[in-house]
Amino acid sequence: MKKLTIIGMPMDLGQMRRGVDMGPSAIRYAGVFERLSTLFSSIEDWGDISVGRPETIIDEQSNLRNLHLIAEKNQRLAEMVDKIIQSKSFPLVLGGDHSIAIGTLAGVSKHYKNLGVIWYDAHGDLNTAETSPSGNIHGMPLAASLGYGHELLTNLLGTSPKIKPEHVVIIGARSLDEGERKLIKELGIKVFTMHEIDRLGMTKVMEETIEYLKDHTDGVHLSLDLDGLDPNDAPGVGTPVPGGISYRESHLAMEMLAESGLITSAEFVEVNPILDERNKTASLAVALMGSLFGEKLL
Ligand code: 6HN
Ligand code: MN
Ligand code: MN
Ligand code: MN
Repeated sequence: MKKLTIIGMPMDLGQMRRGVDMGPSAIRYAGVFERLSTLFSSIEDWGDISVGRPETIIDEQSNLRNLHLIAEKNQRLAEMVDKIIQSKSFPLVLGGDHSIAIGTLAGVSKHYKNLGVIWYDAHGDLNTAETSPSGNIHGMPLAASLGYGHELLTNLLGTSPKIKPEHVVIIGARSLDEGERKLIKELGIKVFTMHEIDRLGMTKVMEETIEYLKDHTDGVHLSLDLDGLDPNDAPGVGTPVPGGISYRESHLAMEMLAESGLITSAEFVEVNPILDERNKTASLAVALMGSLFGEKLL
């Protein structure tokens, strides 16, 4: 890897807690640029996409909070990510709530026929308006990218689906809604829940993930939701779920991904500095990026 381009998406419209729009600032404050600059021959920060923060508009007919604005802002993100890849650089997107994965994946998937996705998260983010218990679009980006949901979310840049279910691996799941479980079974999506992580250990989970994706994909996107980690290690998230992946297991996972050379784009989402303890979660995100991009202990 030679070139890295950072872009911030200060989005908080996909859920109801304020503060996650400050995620990109918190991650920059934690030193992302300095930390990664020695790992690439060139690194650029394109700043933040402007999102704004109007009061919530609920689309009465669809149970989708802020649908139109989220679609519009993600369109912009998709275009920027597309541009980054066109410039032969690795796109690193800083969130923002997880609804931004809709834009990231729209932009990235333009460049791959069989894009793999690693979804590191306590949640499945596989809801649609029909199955969502909250109406929050941050619980829907994986479904939308697979072609399920409102067409304003599934059809960004004019194509759908962006990815295929057999190229998705979910790691860290421990809070799945009923509709999400159904969709996982129906589509046969590979999931390593906390049960498998405890049972097999993270080494085996990552070996299997890499093996599962490597021959069937021409690129792999890492979508890392900080709530995939245990709330003790990552307290600054809007929807914490106890019993998560540890700091050490997560570093190991990132190191193994670095060794595999598989990852071609990444996003780190759901960092909320208002809910955090002294920027712990943003600092964790930056440390994990270090491992993902090949930082060595020795
Ligand atoms: N995230 N499954 C819940 C919902 O409202 O759909 C929680 C979603 C959380 C989403 O953390 O990115
Ligand atoms: Mn998520
Ligand atoms: Mn989550
Ligand atoms: Mn395949």
